[in-house]
Amino acid sequence: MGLSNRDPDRSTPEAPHRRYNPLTDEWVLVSSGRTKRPWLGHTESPDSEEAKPYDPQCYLCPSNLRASGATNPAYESTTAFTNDFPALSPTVKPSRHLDGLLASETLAGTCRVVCYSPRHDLRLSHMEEKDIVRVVEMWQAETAELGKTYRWVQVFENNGAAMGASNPHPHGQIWAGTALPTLPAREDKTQKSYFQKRGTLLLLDYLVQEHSSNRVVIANEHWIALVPYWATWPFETMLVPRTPTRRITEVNGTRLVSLAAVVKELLTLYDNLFEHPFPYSMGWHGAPHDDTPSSHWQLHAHFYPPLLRSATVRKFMVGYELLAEAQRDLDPEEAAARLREASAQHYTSRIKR
Ligand code: H2U
Ligand code: ZN
Repeated sequence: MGLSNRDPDRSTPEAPHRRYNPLTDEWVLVSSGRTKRPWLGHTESPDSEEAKPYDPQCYLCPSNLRASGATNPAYESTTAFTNDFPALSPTVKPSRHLDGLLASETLAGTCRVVCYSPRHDLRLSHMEEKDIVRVVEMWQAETAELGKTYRWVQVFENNGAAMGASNPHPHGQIWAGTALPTLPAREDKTQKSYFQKRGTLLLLDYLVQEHSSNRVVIANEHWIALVPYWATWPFETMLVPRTPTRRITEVNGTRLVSLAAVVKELLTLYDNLFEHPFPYSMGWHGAPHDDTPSSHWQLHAHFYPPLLRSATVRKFMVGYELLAEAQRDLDPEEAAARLREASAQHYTSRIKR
């Protein structure tokens, strides 16, 4: 089936339709206008905004004791340590097991925790750009180092209790392993087959098509943040460099500084949307660290925030999503417009003091 020819810039809600995600080879059902239905269900408890610069109970604050008994260094900038409760172990020997339909394989790996800042109360959106540069440099250093041993290095952040973050101290995680996980494997396959057919990069062709579309949220000289045509989560965005880039380790100089600026601006727009710290999961996808050709890869970050209508009403991926396919109630175009309209000046700097 061919892709829809409908005008992507129309302003009236459309009839229910499905959109194709060429990166994951999946479809999403778009049912505009359903966000107006009454809601008597679960509401989130928004995260408290009362965090202190230092919390003696916090296992990530400088010089504090962690659950393992280790003591954090008196760090003054971004720092990283090996997770005390890792999901992967570096000492596992590779093996495969197949018994009819029962297939398994072992994998070696490691898990790291990245403390973005010594300050317990600073979200990424509140950090200064020069300090966000340090975070990106840490993602790069960890990716370069872990990529020497592991095929896939997943940099990610769970932010806010709604996304399972265990602590308000600004932090992210890195899991690295010898296997290529399911979702990156799918993106590897789709980008490779696109590149083999056309000789161009799927995501860069997509950026050309989206140039000045109503789904673009932020565009600077080096980066574009947009709500993808095929976005699943209500305010999902993707952040893509405008020139061919396979991995985060290739982002240097002014592109690195401008990445920090875009990350800060995007997260500020999220926080401003409901004038509340906006929960999200985010992470980076780039070429796997193996010997296979990787020129079909374009680096990108996904931001998956769960909130739908307010700081307390989230999107649940439940019945239809679990049993049929992903579904969204809010047009990606409307989501992008609402993000663009949220001021780039953080709401706390406007309403506090
Ligand atoms: P999340 O907030 O995304 O859960 O990340 C925090 C991680 O920090 C989590 O994976 C680890 C947890 O295992 N952790 C430690 O490594 N040491 C500790 O003392 C507590 C938490
Ligand atoms: Zn802390």
